[in-house]
Amino acid sequence: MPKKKALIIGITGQDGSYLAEILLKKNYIVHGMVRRSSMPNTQRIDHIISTSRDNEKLNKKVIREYGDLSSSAQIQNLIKRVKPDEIYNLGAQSHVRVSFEIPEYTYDIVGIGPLRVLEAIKNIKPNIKYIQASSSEMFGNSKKNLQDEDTKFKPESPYASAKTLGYWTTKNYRDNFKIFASNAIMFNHESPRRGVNFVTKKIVRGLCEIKSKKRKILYLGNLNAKRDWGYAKEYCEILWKILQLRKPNDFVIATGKNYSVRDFVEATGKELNMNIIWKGSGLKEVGYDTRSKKVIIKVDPYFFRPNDVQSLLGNSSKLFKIMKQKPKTSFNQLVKIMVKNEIKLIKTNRLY
Ligand code: NAP
Ligand code: F7E
Repeated sequence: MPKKKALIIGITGQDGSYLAEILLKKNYIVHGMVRRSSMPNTQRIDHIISTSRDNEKLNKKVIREYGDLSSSAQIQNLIKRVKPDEIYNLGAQSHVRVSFEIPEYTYDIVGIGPLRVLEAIKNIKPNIKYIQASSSEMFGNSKKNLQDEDTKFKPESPYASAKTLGYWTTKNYRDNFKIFASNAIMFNHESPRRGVNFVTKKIVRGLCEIKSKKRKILYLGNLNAKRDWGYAKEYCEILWKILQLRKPNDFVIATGKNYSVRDFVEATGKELNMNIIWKGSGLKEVGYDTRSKKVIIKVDPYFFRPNDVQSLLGNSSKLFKIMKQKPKTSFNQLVKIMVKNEIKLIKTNRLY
C-alpha cells in the first residue's frame, strides 16, 4: 500500500513537532510548512528534518516546505505539488496576550488562514482530510463552569475571535462542501517543548534558573487564572485519531481538572525542593521560598491582559464516548515531566 502523505502547517511549534514524530512512526510521508526566518526556527524538529526530497531516501524524516498562512498562492502551490491525504492546521500566532498588540496579523493568520487552506482543498483536492486546531479560548469567561462542544462561544481576545472564525469556517466547509473537516477544541496543553512565553514553561524555566542561581526573581501576571492543563504529546496522538474516524466531527480535548497559575508555581517549587508561600495581595503579592528564605516571585502588570479568561475547564466525554480516548497525564505528572526535562536543558542552555 502507498504511504499516506500528511502536510503539517505549524510543524516548528510545540504540537507540530510531536505530531511529526507520531506520523513518521506511523510510516507517513510528512511535509511540514516552515516560515522563512533570519534565525533558525526549527530547533524542535532539527532531529527529524530531511535534506532530501527523494521519498525512498527520506528514512523517516520530514520534508521542509517553505510557506506562510498569509499567502493563498503558496498554500495552493503546496497542495497542488504535495497532494497530501491529510492536512493538520496547527499554524497560528498562538499567544493570547500578544494578540492584543498585533490584532490584525492575528486575525489574518489565525482567522483567515484556515479559510485559505480550506478553499485550496475545495478547489484542488476535495478528498483531503483537514483538522483545525481550535481553542478553549473561544469559550472565554463562559457562564458554564464546564465547557463542551455545545457551550456558547464568548471570545475575549483577538486570538479567541480569530480562532472562532477558523472554527466556523471549518464547520461551514464540512456542511456546505462535504469536505472532511474536523475541529479539535483543545484546552491548554503543555510539554518541555512549550514556548518560553507561555506561563507553564516560563514558571518551570524561571524556578529552575532561580534554583541554579542564574536568576533571582520570576515576574508573573494573573496568578488566579485557572486552566485545564494536559500533556501536548497525548493531544497530538488524538488529533491523528480524529482524522482516522469515518466521519468528520468536532471534539473537546481536555483533562476535566483545572488548577490556578499559583498552583502551578507551588507544584513546580515542590519538584525543586522549594516551599513557596504567598504574602501580600494584588500588585504587591510575592511568592516567598521558606527554604531559601527569599522572595522569588513578584507580580508585574506588564503580563496582565486587557481581559483575561479567568477559568477554563473542559468536558471531553464526547471524545471518550466516540473514540474511547481521553488524556491521561495528570497535572502533577505534567509538572514532573516538565521539571525533569528543564533540569537537563538548562545545563546545555537549550530551550527545547
Ligand atoms: P506554537 O508552539 O505557537 O506553534 C505555532 C506554529 O505556527 C509554529 O510552527 C509557527 O511557526 C507557526 N506559524 C505562526 N505563524 C505562522 C504563519 N503566518 N504561517 C505559517 N505558520 C505559522 O503553538 P502550539 O502550542 O504548538 O499550538 C498548535 C496550534 O494549536 C495553534 O494553532 C494554537 O493556536 C492551537 N492551540 C494550542 C493550544 C495549546 O495549549 N498549546 C490550545 C488550543 C489550541 P514559527 O515557529 O515560525 O513561529
Ligand atoms: O496563559 C496567566 C495568563 O499564556 C495562561 C495558548 O496555547 O492556551 C494558551 O493560551 C494563564 C493566563 O496560555 C503569566 O493571564 C499569569 O490566564 O500560558 P498562557 P493561554 O493564554 O491560556 C490556549 C488554549 C490557546 O489556544 C493558546 O494558543 O496564565 N499568566 N502570568 C501568564 N501568562 C503568561 N503567558 N505569562 C505570564 O507571566
